[in-house]
Amino acid sequence: MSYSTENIRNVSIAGHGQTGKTTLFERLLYAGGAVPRAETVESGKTVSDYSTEEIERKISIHTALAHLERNGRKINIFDTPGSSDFAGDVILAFRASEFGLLAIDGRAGVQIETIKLWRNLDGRNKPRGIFITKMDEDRTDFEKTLADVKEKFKVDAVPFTLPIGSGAGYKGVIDVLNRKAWFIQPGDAPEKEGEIPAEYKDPAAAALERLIEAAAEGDDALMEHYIDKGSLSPEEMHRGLIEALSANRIVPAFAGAALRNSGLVPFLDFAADIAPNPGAAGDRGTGADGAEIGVAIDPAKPLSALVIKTSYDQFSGKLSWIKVINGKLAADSEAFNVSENKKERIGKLYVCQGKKLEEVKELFAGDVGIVTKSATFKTNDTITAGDASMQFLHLRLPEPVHAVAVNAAAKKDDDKLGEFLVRAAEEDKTFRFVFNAETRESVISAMGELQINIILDKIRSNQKIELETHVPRIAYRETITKKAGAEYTHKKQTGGHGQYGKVVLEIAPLPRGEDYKFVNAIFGGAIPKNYIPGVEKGIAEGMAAGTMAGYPVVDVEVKITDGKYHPVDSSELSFKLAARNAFREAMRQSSPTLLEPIMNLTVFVEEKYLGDVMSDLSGKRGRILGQDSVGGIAEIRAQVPQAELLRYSIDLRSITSGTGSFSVEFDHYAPISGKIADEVIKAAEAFKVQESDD
Ligand SMILES: Nc1nc2c(ncn2[C@@H]2O[C@H](COP(=O)(O)OP(=O)(O)OP(=O)(O)O)[C@@H](O)[C@H]2O)c(=O)[nH]1
Ligand SMILES: [Mg+2]
Repeated sequence: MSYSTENIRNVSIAGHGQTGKTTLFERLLYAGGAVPRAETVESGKTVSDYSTEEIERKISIHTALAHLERNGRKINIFDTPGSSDFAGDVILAFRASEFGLLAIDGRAGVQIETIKLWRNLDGRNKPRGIFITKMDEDRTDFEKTLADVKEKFKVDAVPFTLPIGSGAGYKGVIDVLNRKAWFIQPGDAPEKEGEIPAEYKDPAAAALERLIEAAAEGDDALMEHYIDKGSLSPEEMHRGLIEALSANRIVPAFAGAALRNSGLVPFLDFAADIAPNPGAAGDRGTGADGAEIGVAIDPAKPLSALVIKTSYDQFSGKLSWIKVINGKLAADSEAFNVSENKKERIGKLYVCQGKKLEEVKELFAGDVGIVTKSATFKTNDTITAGDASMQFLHLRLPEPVHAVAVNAAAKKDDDKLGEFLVRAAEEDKTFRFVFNAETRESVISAMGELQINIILDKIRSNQKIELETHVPRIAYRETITKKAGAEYTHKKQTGGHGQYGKVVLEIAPLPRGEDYKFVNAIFGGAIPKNYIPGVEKGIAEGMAAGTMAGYPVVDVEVKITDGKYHPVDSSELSFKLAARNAFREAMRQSSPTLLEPIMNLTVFVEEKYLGDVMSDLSGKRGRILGQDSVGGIAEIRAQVPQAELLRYSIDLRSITSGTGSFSVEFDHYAPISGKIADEVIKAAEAFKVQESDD
């Protein structure tokens, strides 16, 4: 069945790990009648956690999509993983939905990922709500969690539901807006509607008053009405709340215990009746001139859509997840892939309930569906009916922070390994695979050790390839610290005509980051023009492998001052060899030094770990640049040599019991000396010996 834009809602459930998102997703589908049974994460049969790796580990790893119908509206729900290793899949869900629901464990309150996700939603100015989970557990506290949200995010979340009791005494929730209660039932039975218990009448009335105020705020006509009459009609309430939420002025709060099927129906009504409809929200892209533009989500315009995710299914092959932004996407049609500048045949079109695909004929603006076996679609591609004047904004993904070098134990498997790594990178945009020509290794990088291990385990078990991994080599550089000059004459007498070329040059340090400058200061044709390219090639070769440890040389000016040629014996090759040797000779005399990459590091940890993280960073030769603290969470900014950070995701995990997270990016190169440099040189020599053994 197909739904029109105003009848579609897209909701992403996100939150810190293990806060109950998948259970909430499962039970919402059950409450909405989309699945006949409600499973537990432990059973390995939930709609969302269906992959082998998820069933084995009992955590979500991939974003899952399913839908249900409520009040005539189709509600698409994304269940996203909580571990920061899989942040990429959360971002695609945020990108494709108009409302974010943050699950917060009622015992733990706001946690690190909650804060990072909140900031991410801020960056998108995306309407959001909070769902306080596990109300049936001891020590869950609705009010305290709201206070925590207020302290950390400076917002007064507005309760749409209130819990009736907590822990062992938990009975259900009050639906504030609709003035009724929903009670938990024995076993797996759905929650049941009833009267608000007498002792909850006052808090329910007070909460309703707050909702009315929230609805009236920001709308002058409604506010006037409210002041006149002291109340709002249900229609006015809806109108006001829709407006307030769309403008991101209110943060609705819900309570529940999904595992007991509780607190779900009021949320479904909220999602159907009040959550933003895609048509009201809009999307963003870049025009032909590269400037960012707003794009209305509009069914009346010609087709445009965005590929938000690529996955592989053992039966259907490649699945391209598509958010339709304008017009409609029809099965058995033709579309244009703007990003690839190619036509694409759309064959069958599907919507999904987790891994289960259901065929549909068409999808309208605002909806999300799946196209199988496309020839050209890849994540981030813009699809249109033919118009190529704009492209939708890509997913804004974090940079990988953890890298590992990998190869197949048997050389014959290397190509096959490469193939699967390329596919993994297609499926997961935070996973990268590159062959580093400089260090001659295949390096994979991702958001953490867990993400890398899951991908490698999958290749090991599905493809039966034995893999070897090691810490990647660092891309060191070499440079010089003072001016020096040298000359070299390449001379050889062999059989016919010989080889002759003489090059005199000077080298001088350049400011860091300026790389290389070639100056030809030859007078009077000491080296004829046609041999200069040979000289330049020789210097390029000299720069490619420095004299200290064979790393590329940077930030050097090379000035050719003189030379000599022979009318018969000179050749480009002679001058190349002369220039290379002259450069190497000059470099030896210029007090060369090694440079190492320095990274900008941002660490997020709970304040109680701050001291341990700081002292660990100073042991890692880190320089602290700054530190902030918001509501118990510290953010530390530092510059640290890359060599010290190769296993940082593992180190930080152990310091913070898995709660800390970080981001890292290259900043600059800085000199190293003494023992550290000696070790780099020794390792480079060992590597050279090993290479020549191969
Ligand atoms: N008592 C109780 N336990 C719950 C409830 N909801 C979830 N749990 C349990 O909490 C654990 C984590 O639940 P999940 O639904 O997998 O949590 P998640 O947020 O999806 O986890 P990740 O996807 O790995 O981040 C499981 O053992 C659930 O059974 C609840 O309402 N009450
Ligand atoms: Mg989950």
